[in-house]
Amino acid sequence: MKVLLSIFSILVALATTTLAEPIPIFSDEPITLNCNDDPRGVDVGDINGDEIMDIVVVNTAIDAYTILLGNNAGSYEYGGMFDPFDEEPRDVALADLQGLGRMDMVIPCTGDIDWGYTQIFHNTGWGYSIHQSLYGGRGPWHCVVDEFDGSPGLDVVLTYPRCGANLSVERNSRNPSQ
Ligand SMILES: [Ca+2]
Ligand SMILES: [Ca+2]
Repeated sequence: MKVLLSIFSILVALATTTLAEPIPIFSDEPITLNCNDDPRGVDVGDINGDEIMDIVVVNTAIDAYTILLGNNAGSYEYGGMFDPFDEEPRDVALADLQGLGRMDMVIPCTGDIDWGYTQIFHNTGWGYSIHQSLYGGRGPWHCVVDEFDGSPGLDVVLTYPRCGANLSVERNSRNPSQ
């Protein structure tokens, strides 16, 4: 009972406190970067291992992804445009899928002549190589990466808007001893 009264007292105090005017935290001019046509998805991570954040963009209409390499705070070098090996890439996520301390890459492609694959790229340390094409449903669209199944290895959650109310969790089955 005492606990309930204490919680109630706190709620009453919060309700009667006048909130201060919020201070804007995005008040500076934005930085504009060239990342090729039709950028739809983006993620950030240290791709080349120099401890400076880089940017990956997926360019849906031109079936490509673009890399921008960070070289200082707010400054980026064009790192090139690359092939995701399927049509209409929609999203991108960078994560250490192999457990080697490098940012691997996930790119869901909604496809054009096919039904779309989710492309898994391994970071080799000197670039990206296609590792696996996942088919979990028609037209994968958005992705996030985190630990979802309690087993070693980051997993991938994908949405499939063309398949109704489905999403799927692709479970990482890498061997942690490797
Ligand atoms: Ca970097
Ligand atoms: Ca896992």
